[in-house]
Amino acid sequence: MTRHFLAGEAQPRYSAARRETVAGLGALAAEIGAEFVVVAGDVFEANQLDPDVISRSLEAMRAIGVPVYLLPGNHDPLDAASIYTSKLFAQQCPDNVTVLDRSGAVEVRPGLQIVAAPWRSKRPTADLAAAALHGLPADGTVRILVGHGGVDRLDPDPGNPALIRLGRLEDAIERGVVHYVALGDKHSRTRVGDTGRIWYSGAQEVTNWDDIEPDPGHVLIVDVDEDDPAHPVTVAARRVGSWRFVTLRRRVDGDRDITDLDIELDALANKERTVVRLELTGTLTVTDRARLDDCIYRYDRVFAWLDLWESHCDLAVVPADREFSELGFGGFAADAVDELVGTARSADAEAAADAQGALALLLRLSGKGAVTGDDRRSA
Ligand SMILES: [Mn+2]
Repeated sequence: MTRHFLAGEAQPRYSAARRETVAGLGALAAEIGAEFVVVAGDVFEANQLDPDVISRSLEAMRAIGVPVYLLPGNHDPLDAASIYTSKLFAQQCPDNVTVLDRSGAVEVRPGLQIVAAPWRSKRPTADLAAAALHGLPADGTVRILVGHGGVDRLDPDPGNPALIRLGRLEDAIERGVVHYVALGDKHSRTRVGDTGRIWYSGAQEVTNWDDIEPDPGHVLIVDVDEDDPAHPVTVAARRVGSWRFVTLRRRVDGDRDITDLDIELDALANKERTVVRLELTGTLTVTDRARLDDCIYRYDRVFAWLDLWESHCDLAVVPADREFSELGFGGFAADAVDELVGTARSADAEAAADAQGALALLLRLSGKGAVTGDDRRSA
């Protein structure tokens, strides 16, 4: 998965972290005695991928050690160009990896079945989970349904025939046909309905900002009691992801607020695996703004990525009364500074921004403000 804001070496490190998290499931599977792992679709971002990505991903899955069942989802459907039927996949697929390429029940061992609802195209015309469950008896067999896509209760969209109908899942659970439903599509851990048996685990590593994706980076450990005829389940989340995409919304109205922001950024752990988007509001002097820019520039080098979320920032820069009087200008130069200060305070937003920029540069070049990356680049 490519993240546009991860510049330079951050993207390959992020991609590697996503694979390492997968390979790291081997230790977790051994620790808890997991019998197998299911991945509920969108294993791959697309059917056409760099061969290196496919090979490395399959190596990561090999390292899990226990059987791994992959469900084709909407990103990697079983269509004519499917990654799962490619020569490369066939050559490199480890012995412990199985593609759930047929709708319906697959026997894992006597008394235990996976019920698969693979996607064959990006736009199914029916509830594939319901179709996969169709006709299965309540005969005491433990069944795990692996499905993909939106659920009608969470994503009501009457025009989407592919939505999984929660009522049908709950009915199958009630009848004892199926005992756990592993869903994929949402990247954030999400419980569906009230049975406690239907979950989206979410992505193993964060993929989006925290306001869109509040709870990523987990796997779910599902324990099915095979002795109890009702086959009750316990579900426990284990955090396995190591990256964070954080949005910080803060008010900055002066020196003290910038210091607080600096302290807050400094305190964030795991900086090289943390991406920070700053949503700042406030009114700053030219000197404060230069200090803020310097702070952002310094942290951008330490974090995986850090910058202002420009479209959501509302930062006004208003020159303070005596901000430029100590620079020692006289005569013509002093008049020019006065004029710039006047323009910087004016209602003409574009001219004001240009004047603020000129004043900030003047402060920096005179040694009163911080020299930022922007200055270096323009220099
Ligand atoms: Mn999906």
